[in-house]
Amino acid sequence: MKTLFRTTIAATTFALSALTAGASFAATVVDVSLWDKGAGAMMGTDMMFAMPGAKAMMSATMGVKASVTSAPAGVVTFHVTTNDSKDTVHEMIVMYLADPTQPLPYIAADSRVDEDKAGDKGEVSELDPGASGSLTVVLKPGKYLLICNVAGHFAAGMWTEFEVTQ
Ligand SMILES: [Cu+2]
Repeated sequence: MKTLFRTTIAATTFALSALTAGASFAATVVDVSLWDKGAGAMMGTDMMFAMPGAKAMMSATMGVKASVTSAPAGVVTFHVTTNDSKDTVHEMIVMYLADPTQPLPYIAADSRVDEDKAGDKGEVSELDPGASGSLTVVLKPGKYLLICNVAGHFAAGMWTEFEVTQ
């Protein structure tokens, strides 16, 4: 099994480099910034359940901003240029929406999205204020959300829609 495992990893790595080397398969780079209005503003948020389309109704005190809102299917690099917060840890998780009409599974008691049940495709986890990080994933066509799942942050507005096209 060990040998088989190594072979699989090597093949995957080769496939990825072949993809990124070809001009027609160039990875899309998405710059992402994570922002908030400061720790003092956080208490004013409703624990309104966030859903695509509901954004306009919310007065977000924190959020996720992406430089582009879609990418062609294939290799996508999310570069979290910074956590712009002065005082709060944020993160960015790529969530695939199997059914975009349904809200993400949520654990109300923890004020967090249930990452195990949702379509977690990878993350740049817990960035200190001012820190940056990146994530490269292979994405199939569909609707996604880029979210921060630090307790309370998703409900406070830390998500943005992202689409992967054919
Ligand atoms: Cu956050």
